Amino acid sequence: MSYYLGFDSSTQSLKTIIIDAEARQIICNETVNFGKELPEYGCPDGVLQNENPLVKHSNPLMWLDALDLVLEKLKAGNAPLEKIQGICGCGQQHGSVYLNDSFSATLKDLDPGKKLSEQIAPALSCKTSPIWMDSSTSEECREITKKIGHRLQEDTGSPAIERFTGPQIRKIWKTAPGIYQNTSNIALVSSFMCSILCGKVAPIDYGDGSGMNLLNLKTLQWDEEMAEATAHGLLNKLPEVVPSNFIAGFLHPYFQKYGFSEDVQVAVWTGDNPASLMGTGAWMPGTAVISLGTSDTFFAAAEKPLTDPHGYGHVFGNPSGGFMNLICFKNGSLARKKIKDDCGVDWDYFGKDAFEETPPGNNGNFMFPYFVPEITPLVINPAVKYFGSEDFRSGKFSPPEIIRAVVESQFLSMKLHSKFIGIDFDTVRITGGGSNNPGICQTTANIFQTNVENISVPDSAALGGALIAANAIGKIPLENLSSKFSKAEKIITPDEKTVEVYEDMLEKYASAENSK
Ligand code: XUL
Repeated sequence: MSYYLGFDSSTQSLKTIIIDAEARQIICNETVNFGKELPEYGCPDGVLQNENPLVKHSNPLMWLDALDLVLEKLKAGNAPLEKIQGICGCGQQHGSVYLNDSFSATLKDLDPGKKLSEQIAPALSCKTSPIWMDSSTSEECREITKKIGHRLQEDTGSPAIERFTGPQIRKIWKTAPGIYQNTSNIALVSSFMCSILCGKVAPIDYGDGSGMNLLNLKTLQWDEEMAEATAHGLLNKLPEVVPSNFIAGFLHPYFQKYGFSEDVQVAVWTGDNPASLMGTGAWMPGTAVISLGTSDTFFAAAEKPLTDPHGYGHVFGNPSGGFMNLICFKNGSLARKKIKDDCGVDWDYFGKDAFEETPPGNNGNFMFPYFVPEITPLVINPAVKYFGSEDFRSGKFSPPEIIRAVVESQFLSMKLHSKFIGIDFDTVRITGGGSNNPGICQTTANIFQTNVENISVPDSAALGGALIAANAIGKIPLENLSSKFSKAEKIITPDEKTVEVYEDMLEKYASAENSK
C-alpha cells in the first residue's frame, strides 16, 4: 500500500485527491469551495471586492480555513489519512503572501487546539494577497522593463507581466513601504501552503518560481539584479529556490488531529499549471494540454526555454525536469458562462444543440470576448467586439450563433498564440471544467486538426500534486504513474472537411487582432 495526498489551492476552491500509487487507483477526493463554504470572507469567486476593477486580491486566511475544513471533511468521510505516506500540492500561480518575522516561530509552534487562520493571522504583514487575476501593475512592469531590458524575457522566460509576482511586489514596495519593511518572507500561494504543512518556511520550486519575473532560467537561481530592480532588499525576503522533487520536510504534528501518522513527508509544492502538466501525463514533449479552469491555459513540455516573440507566452519549469511553455487566457470559462447566462440556456444546450444548429466557421462571424481585462492578447480596458456579417456586428444574433462565436474565437486565439511553440502537436489533452463539453472538444479538434483526448480526473492539478509526491517521496517512476492515472477517457478526432474553413477564420481572426 502506498497512499499519497495531492492538493490544489486554486482561485475558487481547495481540492484534494488521495491515490493508491501501487494499486494505481484514485481512492477519494474532497473539495472546499471558498464562496459557498466560507462565505464570511466575502469572496464569492475566491476574490475580494475592490472598487478598482484591475485590483484582484484574496484573503490568505480563507485558504487556511479551507485547509482545516477539507481535512475535517476527509476525516469525517473516513478517508484513510493514517495511511498517507507523502503529500504534495500546487497553488494558483503568481499570487503572493507577505509574512513578518514571527512567521517561522508561529509555524514551528502550531497548536492543534486552535485553527490555523487564528494562529497565522498575526504573522501576515499584508492582510490580503494579490492574485493572478490582478492587472493593476502596468506602471511597475514598465519600470522593471526599463531597468532590465530584453534580458528580462531572455533569462526569466517572460517579459514583465501585470500578474507576475515581481511587479506585484514592486507595487507594494512603492505604495505601502511600511508593509514591505515589515515583511521578512514573501511566499507564493504554493510555498505558503507548503510552509503551513511542514511547519517551516518552505522553498519555492522552479515550476512556480518561474512565474515571478525573478528566477533566472539559465542559472536556476534568483536573479540578483532583477530582484534589486524590483524592490530594494528583495533577495533577503525570498526563500530558497529548488527542483520540484525536493522534500520540504515532515508534516507538522498539528495535522495528527486529522489522523495522519508521525512520519509523513511533504514535497515542495508547485504551480497549478506545472502540476496539471504532471496530472495529465504530458510532461514529455509532444502532447499539448488545454486546461479549462477559471483561466483557460494552453501548455506543453519543452526541451529548451523558447520564448514568445510577442511576449504573451511564458516559459516555466517542468516539474519532471526541463521546461514548459504556457499561454493564459483570463476570459475563458468566465466569458462562456456569461454568454450561456445571457442566452438563458443550460450547459447541455451550450455544448450540443448550439453546435448542431450552426455550421463550423459560423458563417464568418466571430468575436473578441473580453468581458474582463485579458492577458492574451493584453487588453487592460475590456470591450466585447463582433466581426463578420452586418447583422452580427450590430448585435443581431441568435443564441446558437453567439455560443459558437465565443467558443470558436477562444480556440482560434489559442491556436494563433501558441504558434511560437513551433510544434504541430499530434495530440491535445483537454482537462478541467469545460472539457466534458462536446462542442468545445470537437471545435478544438477541428481548429487544431489533432486528436483531442479527454482526461476525466476530478482535478488534474491536485492529481499532479499526488503524482509528484509518489515520485519524489515514494520514488515511483513517473512513466508507471502516468500510464494508469492519466489515461484518455475519450478521443475526439478532427473533421478534415473543416480544414479550409478554419484556416480562413484564423487569418481573419489574426488580422482583426492586428488592426485593433
Ligand atoms: C497562469 C495563470 C493562471 C493561474 C490560475 O500563468 O496565471 O492559470 O495559475 O490558475
